[in-house]
Formats: sequence, C-alpha cells, structure tokens
Amino acid sequence: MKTVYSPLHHRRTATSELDGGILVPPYENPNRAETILARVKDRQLGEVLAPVEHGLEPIRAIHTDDYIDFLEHCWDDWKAAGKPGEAIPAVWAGRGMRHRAPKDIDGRLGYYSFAAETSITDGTWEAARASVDVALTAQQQILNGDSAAFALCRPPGHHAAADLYGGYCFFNNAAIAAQAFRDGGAQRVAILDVDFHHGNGTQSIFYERSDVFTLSIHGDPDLVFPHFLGFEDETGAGKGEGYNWNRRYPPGTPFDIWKGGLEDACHQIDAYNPDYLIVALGVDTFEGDPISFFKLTSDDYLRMGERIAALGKPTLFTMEGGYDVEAIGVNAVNVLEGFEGRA
Ligand code: Q9C
Ligand code: ZN
Repeated sequence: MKTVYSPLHHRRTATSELDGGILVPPYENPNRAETILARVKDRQLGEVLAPVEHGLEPIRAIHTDDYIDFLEHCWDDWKAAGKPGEAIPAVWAGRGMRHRAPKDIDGRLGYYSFAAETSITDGTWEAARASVDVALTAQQQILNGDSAAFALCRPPGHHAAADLYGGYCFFNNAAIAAQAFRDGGAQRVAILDVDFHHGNGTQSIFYERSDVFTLSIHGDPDLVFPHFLGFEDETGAGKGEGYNWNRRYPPGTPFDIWKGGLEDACHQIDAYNPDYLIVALGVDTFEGDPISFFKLTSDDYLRMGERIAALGKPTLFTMEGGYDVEAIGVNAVNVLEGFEGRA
C-alpha cells in the first residue's frame, strides 16, 4: 500500500511536556515519524507520496472556526504576551464557571484544551495542518480505488475534539478523513481506534451521528489518560445511539486478551457494513511503551493487521500514538504488512 508522508511534521518541535510535575522532552517527537518512514522504505511497503494541500475547508467540516483561529494565532499571542516558555494552559473553567473563550491567552489556552502536557510552539500550526493533508491525501488514494493506504500523520489526532486540543493532538485527522469519505459519497464510515488511549476526540465528534461508527479499545480510563471518557456505557446519543463502542482493559493486558476486544469490534463493524474503514493506528499498546500498560509484542501487530484485513473493507490507516521510538517502525509497519498478508 502507499504511504503518505510530509517532512513538515518537523515543524512540530516542542521541547517541553509537563509530566510528573516537571518539564521533560516530549514523548511525541519527530523521531517517531522518521523511524516509521525508514521502516516503510526498508520493507518496501509501497510508494511514498507527498501530501496534496487541501486547505482549511475539510478541517472546518469537523473543527469550529474559533478553535482553528485560536490554533493559528496561539503562539504569536503567547509571545506577544511576553511569556518566556512554550505555551501551556494552567487554568480551566471548572464546574460552575463560564465556558466561554476570554480575550487573554492564558484563558484561551484553557478554554481550547483538556490537558496540559501538550505544549504549543512555533510551527505547531503548520505541522498540524500538514498532518491533515497527509490523512486527506491517503483518503483520496482510497477514493480513487486503492484498497488501503497509510497516512503517516504527525502530530496525531484522535484526542482532538471539535474545539479542544490535548494528548499531543490538535486536528482530528481520522475524523476529517471520515467526513471527507462522507462528502465523497460514502453512506457509512467506521473508525476503529486501536491506540492504547481512548479516542475521546473522535468519539465526541461523532457521538450524535449514525453515519460514522466509532469504536475504541483502550486502557481503562479509570486508571489512565484521558481519564474522563471511554467507558462502555458511552454508546452514543440521539441519532447516534448505538454508534459508539468502547472496550477497556487493565494493566498487563496481553494480545491474547486484547484480541477478544478486536474480535468483538470486528463483529460490530461487520454488522454495520461500512463503505470505508479508518483505523486510528496507535502502537502504544506495545510492551515496551514508556507511558502505557498493555503487553503486546511486535509479532502481535502482524496478527492485528490480518484480522483487520479480514473485514474486507477499503481501509485508511492514520498514525496515532506509540512512544517506544526504537520499536515504533517495526510495530506500525507490522500491522500494515499483516493487513497485506505479507507475513
Ligand atoms: N506524560 C496519544 O497516544 N498523557 N496520546 C501523558 C505521560 C497523555 C497520548 C502521560 C498521553 C497522550 C496520541
Ligand atoms: Zn495513545
């Protein structure tokens, strides 16, 4: 299958992540995408394409205008306010307070975020936009008839909601691609999120819609990020009732257990019979991942790809998390090779 990759991901080079009360080098760093690209080439997975620029319109179909505007100007506003470090929120509208965007940049950062680990700096906007273009260019390959494509997105997207960033995500690449499939004539799209973390942004974007079925298998949010969403009783609302599906697993979960969740998700997808499948592909389920607690091995990713392929749907893979940088290339590409029946 083809891979879409943009060197513009290098524009996202924050140097700080708030972790354990100190600032550490971000887990979500440029080496991640480079390691995956190197493995794609090593394994001769297929052609590597540069993205086509799609502009803001497809982003506006998912994210609010005021949020997009905030992201575009955030770094300049932060600098204009004379702040010495990278842009990090430190205040939110708590219970009983007013949920509206104020003028001041500190208030705006809080209003448009749900977490503080994701620092914004110069170039974040450009990299986030390029990541969307990567997803949309790969999506276009599938509309043009390819049976699968790999969007090597960085930064990732699945934690980003319509007007919220956090969890290393700014624009929801998979959601924007799903909407693009709909606008391209698809009746139904399924998004299967296999990242270690619950895909809270994707869930909330489509929560009241039946035309995009969202499914996520993840670490129990009672114990891990994003903490406040991702439970089994979140099944959708209104017209979307029945079109969101979550499965949580505890620390130490190996593939033998995890694959039961995948099997159940696949049965849901079969019944829904989508025109297209999008896989939010995080490999932070790996046993060596520094911030996660599942125990998948590199070989397990081959099996994961095989099972997803058995759904028989045109499939777009969008890259999400995975922080064991040394293993991320092997693990991500193993899913794709498993999908293609190459292993
Ligand atoms: N400082 C994705 O996998 N919590 N995002 C970090 C360690 C946030 C993960 C805890 C994890 C976000 C796309
Ligand atoms: Zn993750």
